[in-house]
Amino acid sequence: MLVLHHAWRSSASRRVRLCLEEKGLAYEGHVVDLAKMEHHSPEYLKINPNGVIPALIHDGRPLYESGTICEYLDEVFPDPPLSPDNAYDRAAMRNWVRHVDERIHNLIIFNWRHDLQKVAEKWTDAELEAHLEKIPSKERREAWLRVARRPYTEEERAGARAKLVELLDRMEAALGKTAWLAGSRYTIADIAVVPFVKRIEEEIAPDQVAPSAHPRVAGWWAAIQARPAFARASIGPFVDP
Ligand SMILES: N[C@@H](CCC(=O)N[C@@H](CS)C(=O)NCC(=O)O)C(=O)O
Repeated sequence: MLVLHHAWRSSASRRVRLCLEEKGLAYEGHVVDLAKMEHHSPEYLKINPNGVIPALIHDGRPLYESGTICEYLDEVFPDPPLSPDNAYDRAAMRNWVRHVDERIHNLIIFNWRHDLQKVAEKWTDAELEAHLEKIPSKERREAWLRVARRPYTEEERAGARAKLVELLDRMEAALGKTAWLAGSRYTIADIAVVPFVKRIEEEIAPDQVAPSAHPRVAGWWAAIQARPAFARASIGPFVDP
């Protein structure tokens, strides 16, 4: 049995949902309310000690890190495969996942101001202190402190936007060599990037996903959205219309 602790708009959760849907795996979903800090509760920290979502429980055993979860699912449920069939492309796939993970902060700068900042900025100093104490990582304590008290500036957003556009440049180059990001097959590398491209397209730099700016990325994005698993994974708009 598979149980997924996730949130509909969380990028890392979206990756795992895409993977599960590509494989046609049924799962029980538990939505974690980040605004209520449910992911820092003692019960949740037993499942994911990093205090972030998603987490997957397979037959009673917990797993975390979306990239790791996707690789695990691909090993345990190999059909249809979501990894390349050769070692070189598999290495390239892992480097894509790593590269995307390193850029999550640039997405936080855009994502958290919508919902989480609105909650955090209302906390009193004592409430803020109490929340920060429960956050396991220094990096995320800093992110919560920023949205609560010193929201990211326009200059920081411009820097983050540039880093996210660089991701598209890198994809454009890769797609000039291979059909998908890590070879001839749709893989976990493509899945890792989907939630980023979704956010870039809908808010951060929509013009950059257009064929005039990154033609191969635009074609890749159209192909991604046409996949039945994309609809089943509910990769909807991040911001309510
Ligand atoms: N590297 C982790 C990143 C997970 C992550 O950053 N999750 C976000 C949602 S996309 C989260 O839980 N944010 C809430 C917080 O940091 O307090 C993974 O891929 O699973």
